[in-house]
Amino acid sequence: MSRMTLALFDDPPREAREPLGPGAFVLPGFALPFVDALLPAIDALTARAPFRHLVTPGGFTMSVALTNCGALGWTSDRRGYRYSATDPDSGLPWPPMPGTFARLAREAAAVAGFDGFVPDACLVNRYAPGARLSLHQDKDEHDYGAPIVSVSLGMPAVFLFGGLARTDKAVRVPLAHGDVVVWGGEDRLRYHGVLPLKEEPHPLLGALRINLTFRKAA
Ligand code: MD3
Ligand code: FE
Repeated sequence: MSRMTLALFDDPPREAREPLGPGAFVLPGFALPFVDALLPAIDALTARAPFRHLVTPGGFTMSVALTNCGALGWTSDRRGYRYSATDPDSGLPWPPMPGTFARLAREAAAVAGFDGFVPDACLVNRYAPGARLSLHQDKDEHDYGAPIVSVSLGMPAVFLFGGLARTDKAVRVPLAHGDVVVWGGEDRLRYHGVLPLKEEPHPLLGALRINLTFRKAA
């Protein structure tokens, strides 16, 4: 068969920006041109601020391991959730946010209609097979006017995108290596989570998923 005929059976092209809500968009593959710069930067920052499994105020140890870079980092212990300028494990400031991280976040936010996004916090989540994030809202930031930008790397995940009440039905959004999601405006406080990760090793990252979550926390 000719190439022309075979082309009819290709997957349809994914749009540059797929709306999930009035202020939420998936940007399929938006981070792919940044991956070669992101991976060594993640290795460098996790050498200074290693991944750790935090305990929630309720006393559960999170299955997701995390660390941070930027002026502020999200952390949790028995006393509550908070942003901190220092890594509680070392007492040192979090590693600075690499320039490529900030550029990726700013450019992705602009595609979704949020110009001038300057994140001061980047939470780095690491998922091994079976790790999950139960439904929650991101409410520890001061300015809900700023969006959140999330970058998926490595193994695929199924993201749960709920409503403004915990019991609202959640839609399942498959996220692949290089996908970016921007959440803002009236979607900023929606419940969300990540289903337990299946083991589908990725050529670059092996049996891991890494998610970069950019926020304006202060
Ligand atoms: C939807 N992490 O760390 S951010 C988190 O895949 C977290 O690790 C996700 O949720 C992960 O808190 C990626 C996804 C996200 C963030 C904020 C939202 C989704 C959102 C706000 C409103 C709606
Ligand atoms: Fe969240």
